[in-house]
Amino acid sequence: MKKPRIGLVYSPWLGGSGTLATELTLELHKRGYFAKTISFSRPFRMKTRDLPFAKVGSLNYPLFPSSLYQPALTEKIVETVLADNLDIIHAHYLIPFGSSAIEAREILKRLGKKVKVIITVHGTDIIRLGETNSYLAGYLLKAADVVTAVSEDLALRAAKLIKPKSGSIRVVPNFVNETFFDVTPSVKLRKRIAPNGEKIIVHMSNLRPIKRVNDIIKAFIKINKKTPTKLVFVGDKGVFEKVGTISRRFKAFKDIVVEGKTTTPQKYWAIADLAIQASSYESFSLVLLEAAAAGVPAVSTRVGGVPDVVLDKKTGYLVKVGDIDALATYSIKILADDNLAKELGRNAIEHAKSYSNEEIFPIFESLYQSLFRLEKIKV
Ligand code: GMT
Repeated sequence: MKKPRIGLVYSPWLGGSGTLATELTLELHKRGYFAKTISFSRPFRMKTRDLPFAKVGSLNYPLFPSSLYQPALTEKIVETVLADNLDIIHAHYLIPFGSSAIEAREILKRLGKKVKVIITVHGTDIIRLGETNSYLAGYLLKAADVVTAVSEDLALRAAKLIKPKSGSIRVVPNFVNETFFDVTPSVKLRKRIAPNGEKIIVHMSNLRPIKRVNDIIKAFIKINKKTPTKLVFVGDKGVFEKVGTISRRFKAFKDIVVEGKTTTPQKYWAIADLAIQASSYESFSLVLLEAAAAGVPAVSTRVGGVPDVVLDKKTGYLVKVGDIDALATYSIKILADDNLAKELGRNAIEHAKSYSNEEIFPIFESLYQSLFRLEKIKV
């Protein structure tokens, strides 16, 4: 089977879209594909530095208030497709990455080089940027050769931006790699975080307002009164400093541990007793999938695609957005009952297996192959 040569365009920073795209790039390499990352820096979670990478600069000109990323990205995609004879560009996140990919495809067409574009939408590219730039978003969703969304919920939201309605959006869920299923807890890390054997709750995210971090802190204050617990934030320390203001007034503050961003989230899930999330929207929640693979039960808000990842009462509990009491009550229920926690954890691992790289990668692979062979894509 001849393999298409693929360029992947995505954010290299902390965040679900970049994480998934990095994992996909690594998976492509593992399976013998030529896959080049086109981005402004090497992906945060890509530990090997010898994989193909095209660095995008930015356009600075005194006429503009800030530097422009998109023209530089489009230019770099065109350059890379020509230099590496790429067949497919896979952009993760609609604006500006999908935008640049479409622009590049049109430029390349005029230069006599055909290239296909897949856009994977991840969440805020639709519900924030897409909805406030709906003409552009609608155009891009129509112009792509294939659009995938990480959940049914997000696919439906994205489809609303396409007017008049045409085509459909294919759901290809996120996946988790095998290393999450097989983690050995570090005694040293557990001891550092919970020196007196306290239970450990982990929240891992980029701590943006959509994550409603203050709800987590408020719930933790209640949990902490009932059970000796530590709350660990894994994410950007600087952002936490800004959002975590309410906790300082409370006794529970001493039990909040703020860890920086990590390239090995597995090590936190390996020692966690519970994963917590209070987001007002999550298209999927790759973080909770990774936690599930490591056997960690979750308490989360019932939003977007989260019910696909966290099975209510089976792998954790789902609550209404802003319902701090429910977040606390279900967390306490799990932390107080080891048998329940174990059962939820076992179910979580089983459920996560249906989202493993082995299950999901072949879906991407068949999309790449179909595009490469110029077949009509079935959605
Ligand atoms: O964080 C990002 O890189 C993008 C991002 C977003 O805010 O759109 O995250 C989304 O993509 C992840 C991977 O597909 C999903 O697991 C997250 O649920 C989703 N976040 C939101 O929808 C808020």
